[in-house]
Amino acid sequence: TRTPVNVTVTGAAGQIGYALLFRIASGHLLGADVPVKLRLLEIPQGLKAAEGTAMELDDCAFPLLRGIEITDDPNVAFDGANVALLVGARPRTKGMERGDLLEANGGIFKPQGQAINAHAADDIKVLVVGNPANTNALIAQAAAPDVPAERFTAMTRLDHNRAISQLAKKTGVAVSEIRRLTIWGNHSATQYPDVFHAEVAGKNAAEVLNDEAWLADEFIPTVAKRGAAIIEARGASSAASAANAAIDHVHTWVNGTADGDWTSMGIPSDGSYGVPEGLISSFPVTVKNGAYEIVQGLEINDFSRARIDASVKELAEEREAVRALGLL
Ligand code: NAX
Repeated sequence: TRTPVNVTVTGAAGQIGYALLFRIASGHLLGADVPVKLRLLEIPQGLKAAEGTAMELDDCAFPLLRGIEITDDPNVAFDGANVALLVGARPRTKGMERGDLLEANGGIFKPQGQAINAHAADDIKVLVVGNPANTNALIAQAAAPDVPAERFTAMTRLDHNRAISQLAKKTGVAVSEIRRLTIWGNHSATQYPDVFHAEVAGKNAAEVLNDEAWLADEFIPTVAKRGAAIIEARGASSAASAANAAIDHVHTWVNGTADGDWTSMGIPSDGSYGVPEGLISSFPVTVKNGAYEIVQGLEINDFSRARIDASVKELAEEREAVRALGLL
């Protein structure tokens, strides 16, 4: 029998946490044969609700769930962690400037990065979901100098899945017929969903669509502003779809991408495609044996270049801002 994998989830009492924990415990994160131990990190005000969720997890009698520990101490939460899902973050409140937001989140992600550095297992894989996800991942990564930088990733899989769904609808195919879609850049309104290398039922998506105006005026804004549209419709931000994307991201990172396809992950740049080294930016990646690689050699046309550059510029500005705050 396999030893359980330690999975740490921060913000466990939040709405994404509620949608996420049951799927981890039922085997959807790592596989139907992989037992898990859960560590839930919350702030003191969130502990009681996290305990309630843990009671419900118990009540599911999940065969793969081998234990739940709840704590408000990052040093305990990340002790021996193999997978860490950093979901809890400080939301932007009314009147808050970007600098204040970055500083408040630095106060969360720096100590969590330090605790990961000191206590996590050698094979730790980190996914940052809490916004601003790319820059929060950068802060945590910088605080963990003994952990290989590539273990810190940020979630753009929800954007990726949203784009696949929109493209499938527009072209009238099943989502399973869409491959090789890419989200570039920041998980923000500047993100760039790229269909120029994507396939629709085996044909080039841009050629199938043959409609640059639709891309510029409908597709890209619909994907980029989908989070706001969900809030408008549901009265609350994306939770189940965000949890689903977190499951997809880690499942792919552990189990690999399908032959001939790729996915999108926010990862530390190695300088590929002109993205400055070290920025945590979304790229097309393939995954094999638990390690990802950036898809190389894609031709970037002018339409794409301008949009990738704009999103990367925003990431560079965020990095400058957190550097100025002494968070890097
Ligand atoms: P909620 O406000 O429902 O839950 C957040 C939870 O985090 C709360 O229970 C809070 O007590 C806890 N928390 C706060 N600081 C903490 C800390 N220092 N340590 C541990 N726990 C802490 O938010 P929810 O809807 O679950 O969203 C969580 C984060 O995901 C937000 O930052 C949100 O912006 C972000 N999202 C990111 C997405 C992405 O694609 N990358 C999409 C969905 C979502 O908007």
